[in-house]
Amino acid sequence: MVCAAGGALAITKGLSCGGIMPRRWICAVIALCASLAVCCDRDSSNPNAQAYETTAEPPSAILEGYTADPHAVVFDGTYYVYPTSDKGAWQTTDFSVWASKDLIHWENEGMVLDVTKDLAWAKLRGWAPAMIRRDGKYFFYFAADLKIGVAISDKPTGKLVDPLGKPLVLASTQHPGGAIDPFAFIDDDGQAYLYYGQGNLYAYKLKADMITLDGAAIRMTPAGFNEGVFMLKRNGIYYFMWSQNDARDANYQVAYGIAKSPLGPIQVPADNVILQRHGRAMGTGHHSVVQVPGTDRWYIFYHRHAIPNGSGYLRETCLAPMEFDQEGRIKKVDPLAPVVPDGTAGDGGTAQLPDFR
Ligand code: FUB
Repeated sequence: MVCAAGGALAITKGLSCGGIMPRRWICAVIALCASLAVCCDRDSSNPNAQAYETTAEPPSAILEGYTADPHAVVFDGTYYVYPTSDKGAWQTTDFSVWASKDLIHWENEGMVLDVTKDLAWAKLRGWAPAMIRRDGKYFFYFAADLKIGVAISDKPTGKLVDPLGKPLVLASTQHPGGAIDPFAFIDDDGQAYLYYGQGNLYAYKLKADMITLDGAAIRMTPAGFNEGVFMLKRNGIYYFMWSQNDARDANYQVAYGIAKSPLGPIQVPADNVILQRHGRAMGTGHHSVVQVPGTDRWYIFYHRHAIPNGSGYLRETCLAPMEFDQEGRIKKVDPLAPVVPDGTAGDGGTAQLPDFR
């Protein structure tokens, strides 16, 4: 608590002036610092750590309950979010999908994959999925028991079936890092890619069937990468985005770099963190981005530690507008900003988010 120390300093200085500082001033300084002390937080082990304001209220989460790692996509005018269903200590067993027409009102469309029943090779830790469509089929990549699998459906709402009966990607000593957090992308030339990793970022080419790896993994790890890779292409530039720091840390945050090719190299610009904690919004990370069809408007979906009483194991899914500047840099996103600014989505910005707290 920064200001407790500041208050002590003010008292000492006031007294050492032999009563020069009036008593009421001392009281005012103590009161001010005491009030700041309740709203500020700093890592006491690091004297250079930033002090954070921790009371400002962010908008409500968009999904009811504890969810994380939201992967958002838009198919045929409907937005879908595929999150991790949070339970204590990440012991998750099911994946669900949520749908919305306006980014405001979300319906839980039910479970799409039950790790305990639908997989022959994993029973627990179903994490961080990513959905993509190709030729009318829906391909769902996910982590389960620290391996990456794929499941297929004819509909975005499932139910999904594992076509392989085994993982698609395993961790290996050849590829240090966690085999989690997959993300798939199909480029304009039709070539598909599977990205994944924790600690390191890897990319595979995928064959057109989307369930067969094509060639060896390519290591693409940018500086600061931890996990949660996401990539979007805009004006011919590949924007790679990822989460930094541990997901249980209040300083979990989103950063980005750019590349001229889907296989990198990724150039990391200065000041590349675009989403980080602010006020009561902490642990803001593991995101995805959707483009409003036919526009240059973008929305970032991410999770934060649930408010109140959340943690890195109990998170909630949030939404914010995301913009690019004139030079094509991603502008910083404020997790306290209103979810839907006037006239940009929803019903003209007048819609109210339900309050799940
Ligand atoms: O949800 C479980 C894990 O937490 C994810 O795989 C990580 O990205 C982190 O968000």
